[in-house]
Amino acid sequence: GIPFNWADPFLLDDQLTEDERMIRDAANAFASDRLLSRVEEAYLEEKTDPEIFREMGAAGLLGVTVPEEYGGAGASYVSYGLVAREVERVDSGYRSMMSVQSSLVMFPIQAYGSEEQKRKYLPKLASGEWIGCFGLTEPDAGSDPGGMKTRAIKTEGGYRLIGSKMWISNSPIADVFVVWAKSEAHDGKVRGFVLEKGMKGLTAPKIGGKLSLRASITGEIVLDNVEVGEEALLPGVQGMGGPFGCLNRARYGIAWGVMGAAEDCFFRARQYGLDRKQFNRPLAATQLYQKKLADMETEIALGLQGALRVGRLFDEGRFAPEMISLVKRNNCGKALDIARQARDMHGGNGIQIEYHVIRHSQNLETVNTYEGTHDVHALILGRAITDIQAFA
Ligand code: TGC
Ligand code: FAD
Repeated sequence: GIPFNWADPFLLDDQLTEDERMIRDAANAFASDRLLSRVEEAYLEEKTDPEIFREMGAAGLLGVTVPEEYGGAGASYVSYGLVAREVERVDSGYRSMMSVQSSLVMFPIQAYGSEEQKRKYLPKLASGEWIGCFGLTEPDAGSDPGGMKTRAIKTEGGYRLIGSKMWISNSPIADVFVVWAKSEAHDGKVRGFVLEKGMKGLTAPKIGGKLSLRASITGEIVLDNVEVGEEALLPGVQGMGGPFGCLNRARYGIAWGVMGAAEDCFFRARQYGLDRKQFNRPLAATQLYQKKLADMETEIALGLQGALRVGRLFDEGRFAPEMISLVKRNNCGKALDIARQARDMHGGNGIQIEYHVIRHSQNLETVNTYEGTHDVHALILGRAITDIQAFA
């Protein structure tokens, strides 16, 4: 046998390529040097520094899977997952900023866009000069985005967009808006449009009062008769498969990301338990504390292996969306449990910003809900298992 490594129980490191380890290490250095020092203030003040996009771009963390000719890193989905894990080790909101830009804005332009759209948008999104957002959810269409009301009405030479989007990450600071609407000219099918800040009738007010994901700005998108030309339409896709294709990527990244947040909670709870004494001995010397640590380590080790397996299948083009539902759902639920436990294990200190665990726990409430709630992913799996769809 070999000595057990409590911090990497299944030797995940050994299962990565040299390139993947390099990207992982770069993301880790970026997150600990550039993000960790800012997160407490950002969270307390509910402030998102747009400069972070530029810095992420310079560090090569935006559009990791996008081909190099468009400014991306041309790397694997496993690499993208590793970046998500390192960024979310600091904060789910920072990972959100990165994943929306990469999976929900750059991916649809790369996969469904015209050559002109790719050349125009991808390099500036990769550098972080432009910030992107993705508008699918509406006030009355969350888990059921197919019930959207936003409409694209055909005009001479283009479209007029009418509707509103809700809970949109990055929207108040966005330059580029990927928006989904039902298009009359295409039999009412859902189509994607790329809009730009400053278009007449386009506004993106901030949603205030969030007690979760406070380092990542969220807003609405209001489309009050926004007139666009034919060149705003994403030509390569129609129907709900368009937005779902983007969600597959983002959800997969989240499965890795939340394990980063969970690891941060686990490492901090372990250290706290070794340092803090009650009843004349370290908390970590008690059976209850050790059981909690063992449970955390177990779920993290299994969750990371699951995410890695799905990532490898993704890179081989052999993934099914249900695999992603399985790891997104399980890893989010387990990370949320771990963060709540870590909060408890820190006692009163656990509610303080400087101990980090309550921030992760609050953030993970959002991550368990967005990109398909925990229960919606159960229903996606339930449909695949029984061949009976239980949504409606
Ligand atoms: P359903 O009848 O199942 O399918 C309709 C069409 O879509 C296709 N499709 C998919 N294609 C690719 N990948 C997938 N995962 C797909 N799922 C479905 C399907 O083949 C079909 O195509 P076609 O050509 O036959 O029409 O769809 P439904 O409307 O019954 O869907 C039900 C359900 C529950 C699965 C779905 O609506 C769902 O996933 N709901 C959750 C909504 C959601 O995840 N919203 C996320 C919004 S974005 C966000 O939260 C960003 S936060 C990011 C951050 O800050 O990090
Ligand atoms: P609902 O769909 O109303 O769900 C409420 C509850 O009912 C949940 O528990 C759900 O599981 C349950 N439920 C719903 N349907 C069923 C059913 N058939 N059977 C059983 N239970 C059911 N969206 C975007 O498009 N772009 C973004 O960038 C984005 N960023 C976000 C950022 C934040 C901070 C948040 C909070 C959300 C964001 N979202 C974004 C929206 C997110 O995807 C939705 O909130 C999510 O899909 C759930 O929709 P909803 O909030 O309308 O809840």
